[in-house]
Amino acid sequence: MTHPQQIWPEDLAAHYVAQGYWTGESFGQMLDRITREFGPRTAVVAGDTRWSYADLGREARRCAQGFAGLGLVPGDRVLVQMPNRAEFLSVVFGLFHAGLVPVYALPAHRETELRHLAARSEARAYVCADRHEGFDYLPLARRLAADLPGLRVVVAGEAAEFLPLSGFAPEEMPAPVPRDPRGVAFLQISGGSTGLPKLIPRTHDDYLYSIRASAEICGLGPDSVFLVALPAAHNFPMSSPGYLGALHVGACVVMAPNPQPEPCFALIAREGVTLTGLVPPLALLWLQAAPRTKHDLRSLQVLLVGGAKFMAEAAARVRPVLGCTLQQVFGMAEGLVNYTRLDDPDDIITTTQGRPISPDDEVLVLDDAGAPVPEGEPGNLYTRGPYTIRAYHDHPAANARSFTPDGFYRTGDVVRRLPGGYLEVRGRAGDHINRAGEKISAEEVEDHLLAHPAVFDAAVVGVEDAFLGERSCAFVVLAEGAEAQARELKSFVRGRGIAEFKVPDQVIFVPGFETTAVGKISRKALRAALKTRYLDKGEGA
Ligand code: OOB
Repeated sequence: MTHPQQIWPEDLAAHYVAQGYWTGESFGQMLDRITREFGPRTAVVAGDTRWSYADLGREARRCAQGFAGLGLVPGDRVLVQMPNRAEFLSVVFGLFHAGLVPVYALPAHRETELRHLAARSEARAYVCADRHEGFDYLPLARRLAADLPGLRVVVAGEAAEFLPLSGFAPEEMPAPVPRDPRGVAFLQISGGSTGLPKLIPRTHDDYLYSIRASAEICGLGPDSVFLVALPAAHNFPMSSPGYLGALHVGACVVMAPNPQPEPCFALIAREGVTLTGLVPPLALLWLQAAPRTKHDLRSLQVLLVGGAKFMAEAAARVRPVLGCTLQQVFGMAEGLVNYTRLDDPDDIITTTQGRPISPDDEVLVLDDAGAPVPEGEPGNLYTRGPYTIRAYHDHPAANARSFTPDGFYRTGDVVRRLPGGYLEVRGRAGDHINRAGEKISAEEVEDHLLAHPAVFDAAVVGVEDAFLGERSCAFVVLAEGAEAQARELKSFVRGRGIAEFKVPDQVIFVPGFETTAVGKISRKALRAALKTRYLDKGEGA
């Protein structure tokens, strides 16, 4: 396969370099720099593990040596599925050091997603933890390995027949393998609206720019303590400003095994956490729990909330209840990230989702015919800039849909642009469901339902939900003479080996899907019609 390259036109690339956005540093070099600059300072706290920057560097170099010893060569992709543990960072930086390309899977992903990600990225190795949140990853690794001969499996923890991460020899790979800073550093996954996740190639230059700029906008400094509450593989806790932003400035990263309020409150009090990021439903839980906690939360200065729309009423409660500044963040793994600024007036902070990181983020708000809408009017958001991808990894069909010929990414989001360039997110034009910040493709879940012998047809929609933002509802037409219960269909979908968050929250059986006089109706129109007919009138449940 050809090495996937991000293609920015040369004149724009030269401009990004001239502006100081693209500095030519690779992630391998970043690790070298931070270990040298911040050596004895605490880099990572996770459970009983406390690593200084020097420790992190040593652990990463040991991993790098181990991965190289498996016969992996620079540019090879490695699927990483790890919970929030210190080893997440040593593995990922180890891969960077060895010139390897991480492909990030979420701990919630199961066999179907992993097989897809491994195949799409042509991964040569898979790194996972033995167990997390009661789930045993070894049987999953076994099935994956049986399917993909040649896939090397490395396990953090009890490794059974696989290679234990702790078994990597203590030798260290001395220097980072040189990488083209404009080449792909890692593959992130999209929450896309059609089918299984697409792979997002991010380069060293573009991603490190977004990290440095985010660290500054979020006020990170060497004395900051950043709590990773969301899954570390997600773009939000990774880079907005994330643990990478924190490590870039020599701050301390605290890994929370899960994002529930009480365990996180205990960590905030114990470690003096100064900032963290949450999706809106978790922010609501924290707001509910904070007044009753015995833990001292006074160290917390900034709470970032993003991934899905945070309602203004809830946003207004952050300062009075948690005593910290809210920073809304509207970002996407494909690139563009918007923040409210720490010194913005309260009404901007509570009612908008911020403005772009970069003066060179180009933002267009267009109507359905492609014409610009006036300021304050809702329209489709398009963007390009110094850290927004120009194409998905190896996916011509998706690229034709998702990018304009002049390189703008069609975000699928409907926004209003307000004075000062602030954006207010109004909704989605596409068919994905944003369930508590987890993006679910309607089409993907429909495909799983259709695999059930009793299902004749299925349409999955997002329904407004006070807690989750949106929950998923499947409309199902049964095959003639067939019978099935909602519970049975849900467990069937779960049994297809997909992430639990994709299992429909609700199933409604309907006699048939009507088509209009025109005959064929688009899936999108069908979903909208079903929703209006059965849900917006208060029927069904
Ligand atoms: C983040 O990244 P993704 O790739 O999981 O999802 C991106 C999509 C956006 O296109 C938008 O539909 C939605 O998530 N979204 C928001 C939002 N932040 C993201 N919708 C409304 N309000 C917000 N504040 O979710 C992500 C990546 C980096 C930083 C933060 C979030």
